[in-house]
Amino acid sequence: MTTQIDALVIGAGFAGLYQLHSLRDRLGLSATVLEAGGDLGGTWYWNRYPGARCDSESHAYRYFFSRELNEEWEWSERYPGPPEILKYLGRVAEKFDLRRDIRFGCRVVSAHYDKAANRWVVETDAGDRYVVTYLVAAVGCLSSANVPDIPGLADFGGKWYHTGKWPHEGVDLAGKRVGLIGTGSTGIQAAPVIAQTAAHLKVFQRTPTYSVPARNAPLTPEFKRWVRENHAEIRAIAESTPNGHAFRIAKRNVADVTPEERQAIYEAAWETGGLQFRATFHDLMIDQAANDTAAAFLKGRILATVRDPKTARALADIDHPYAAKRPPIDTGYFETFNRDNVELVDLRVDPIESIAPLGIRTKSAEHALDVIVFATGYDAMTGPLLSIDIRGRGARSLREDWCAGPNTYLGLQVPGYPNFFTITGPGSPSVLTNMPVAIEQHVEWITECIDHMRRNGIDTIEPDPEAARKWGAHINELADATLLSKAKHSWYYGANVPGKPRVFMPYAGGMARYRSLCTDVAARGYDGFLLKRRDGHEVAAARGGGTGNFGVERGPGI
Ligand code: N01
Repeated sequence: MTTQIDALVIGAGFAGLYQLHSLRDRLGLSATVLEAGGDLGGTWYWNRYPGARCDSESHAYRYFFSRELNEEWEWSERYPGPPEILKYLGRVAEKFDLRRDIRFGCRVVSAHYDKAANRWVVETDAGDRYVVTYLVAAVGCLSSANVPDIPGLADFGGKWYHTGKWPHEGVDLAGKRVGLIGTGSTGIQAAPVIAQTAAHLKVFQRTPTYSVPARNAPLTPEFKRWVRENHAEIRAIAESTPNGHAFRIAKRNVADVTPEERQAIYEAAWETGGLQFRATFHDLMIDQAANDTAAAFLKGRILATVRDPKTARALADIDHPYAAKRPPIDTGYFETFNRDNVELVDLRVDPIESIAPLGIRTKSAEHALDVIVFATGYDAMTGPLLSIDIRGRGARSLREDWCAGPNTYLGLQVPGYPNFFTITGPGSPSVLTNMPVAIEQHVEWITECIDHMRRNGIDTIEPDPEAARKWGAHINELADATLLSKAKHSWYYGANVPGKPRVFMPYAGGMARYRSLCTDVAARGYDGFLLKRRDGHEVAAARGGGTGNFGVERGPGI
């Protein structure tokens, strides 16, 4: 079956839903969303592991584009869990009548650009074809599960699961001996909940991590009322901060206060809980000495919480600056190690060698297990795009073009792939922000761009290769200006996937700055992009491939 439409969107998460609404209902295009999952939700459709919960606070974890939607929707907890987020997205789909243009259970396997027709030909795993003018990837940054290639997994006699593909019917862990591999944001959320039902839990830790208590709680009627009455202000803060959250980063530096004041500030932030801990000082992410004070405070908390000294030392022996890797927040993670049924396996001392039929074999022990939970993260940012066979001009493949790392302009487009847009793609702030805020900005930029093209008779848009080259250099320059570059083993660098190019992927200059750059690029006639009419006539010259003068502020980019 071949369907001809104006626009195709891949993915029905936060990004895909809003993109469909914008293209169809604002521009009047014919548009369809193809979604591999059985329902909407994107990452929240798949991530239903024990303890899964959003790390962003609910009052800023939402779309802001519809005042009416904001006025009718009320979150129940400080951090929303998957069922409530799915309910929210369901309400969005209902309100804007989106489901009629979404095909579920439909995985896109290829997207090839046909230069002669100036169309994208998209094929699904069911063999359906879509011929479209505009192609938008709303595939998410963390949707390609990373299951490490540990020898023997196929022979494991028990059950194993990746947290990002958790069975929707749940997994009964009661009475089971569970091994949890991975102590990133996911593992730290999952461990305390698994420990409550499993007979025994072994946490296999390769790299210890900082964590701050989330302090989740039901929202009070007063807070809900405050949210209802202050949407505009919440939006204004979220859209003007570097990380898209609705809290401001303090202007003071660590050295501006006495050690006693600093301690009091950290203690207050610890009590408040959540990602706001990063906002205590302006220089936490750019000054090693400043960061050391936060790191020392957080390590001290681990040592004070965990009763067994050996376990406490193994958990607190952290080798990177605070927040140089994505900082987790937790609900009773370190306390979990005080339970009789929980044990830490320090893989730096005793690495995993293989998986045996009865469990995990480390260098010096056999760990008998009924269930293995892989909280081992994702082939982040590029993985979901490269899982599709995407081919641009001259049948160039994205997999080949990105063999040394992603190459984009503004994280929005790829040179040689006309009319193909990525929402929160590599090279954009994406994972360093509160995602819905980044998503909304991208969707609106893409929508305005397509509107501009149609109103001006422009057939194709794609980045000038030189502008993309400069943008790539800028991404690295920004990372190097922060302490993010001190955790080269993070997934921001692709280091968690063997063979993946070690390139810093997200834009670390902050969401607010990025937003103004994108607005400015559009206002200058899409500077750095090549816009052409069908006859090949160039509408707006690339003016030297973009100015390349993006500016680096030595400020907290995340
Ligand atoms: O994945 P991760 P995640 N043997 O890559 C370990 C978002 N998120 O799913 O650090 C042993 O961070 C690995 O060890 P190491 C958030 O952006 C959001 O936890 O590579 N261990 C690490 O400990 C987050 O950053 C929410 O040495 C192995 C862990 O597995 C992102 O998702 C909630 C291993 C992977 O940590 C990813 O988080 C949860 C091996 N072979 C997550 N391979 C929200 O609330 C990997 N590891 C919104």
